[in-house]
Amino acid sequence: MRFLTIVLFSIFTLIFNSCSRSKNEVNVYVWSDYLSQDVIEEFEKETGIKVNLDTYDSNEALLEKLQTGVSKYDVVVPSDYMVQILIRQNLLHEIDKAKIPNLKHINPRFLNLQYDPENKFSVPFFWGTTGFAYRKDKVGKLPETWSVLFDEKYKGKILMLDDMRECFAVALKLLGHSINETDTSILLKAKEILANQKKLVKQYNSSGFDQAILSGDVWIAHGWSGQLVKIAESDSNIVYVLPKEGGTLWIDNLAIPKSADNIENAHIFINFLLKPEISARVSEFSGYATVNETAKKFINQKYLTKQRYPDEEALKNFELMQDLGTVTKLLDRFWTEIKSQ
Ligand code: N2P
Repeated sequence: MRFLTIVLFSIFTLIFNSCSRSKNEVNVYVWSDYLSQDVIEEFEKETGIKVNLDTYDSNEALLEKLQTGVSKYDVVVPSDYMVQILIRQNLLHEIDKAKIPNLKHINPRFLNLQYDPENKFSVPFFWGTTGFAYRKDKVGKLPETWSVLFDEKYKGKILMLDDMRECFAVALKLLGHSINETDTSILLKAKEILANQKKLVKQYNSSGFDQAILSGDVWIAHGWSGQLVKIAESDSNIVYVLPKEGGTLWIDNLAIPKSADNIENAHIFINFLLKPEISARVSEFSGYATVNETAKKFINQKYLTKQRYPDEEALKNFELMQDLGTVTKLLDRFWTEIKSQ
């Protein structure tokens, strides 16, 4: 009898704990260098909900996690084209807009775009560009063209993002095409360009690209605006360039996977990140541009620069990525061949 009581008690405790745990947490899977610890702590203090944070550095890694379902996440941050893919594959949960009153702060320019026409599944958060940074002290002043990343002179001093779509975007722009090109013969040319470049590349790296150039390990680094602009602001030897050929303009979005366990908490977390003061703080921290118009009032003027917020003129050859449908498989194969050659 005593034994039975103990067993029953243990079972109850177990069930009780797992229920209360799932009620009081939110599992967040987000880009590296995106959210600061103080903002996470403030959320936990304000709501009593514990945040479990995991990071990734490519949309394809996120897709794979959601497809295999090995880990369960409540909030993820796909870019534009990946939102489109996740919707197509039925991997996102519809957002209950009534639970996100802070949506009103978002600049309408970032809403109702082609990748999620009514924002049923995604809430824009940060935006930015993909360009490159270089060290003036090592290479002098460079022309604003992607071709410097293919110059033999810089062999062993070049870093490329470890990102299939971003690398193909560079090669396609060099060839004078759209980053969303789907013609096989053109993609094959782009592949050759990237395959030939490989011997010059010291690292393919999508998380530490800013540190690699800051430390001098590489002299020219392909990368995303926020982190590169931030180091350019702190070190006058470093310059961030938007190449004249154009490139990727991206919008990253908060979304809730279909498999999420804590849907309610996911909404609370998303709404919290959209509070103007909070959006302002994470934007200052990460270097990435906020889509939150009200947040701009809380951002230190010195961060509202043209580098962080390029105007239309600077962006005229920049494009949003699109879901390439079945062509993605071909690119996957090309990318694997380049990386494993
Ligand atoms: C942050 C990466 C920016 C994501 N580490 C580009 N979509």
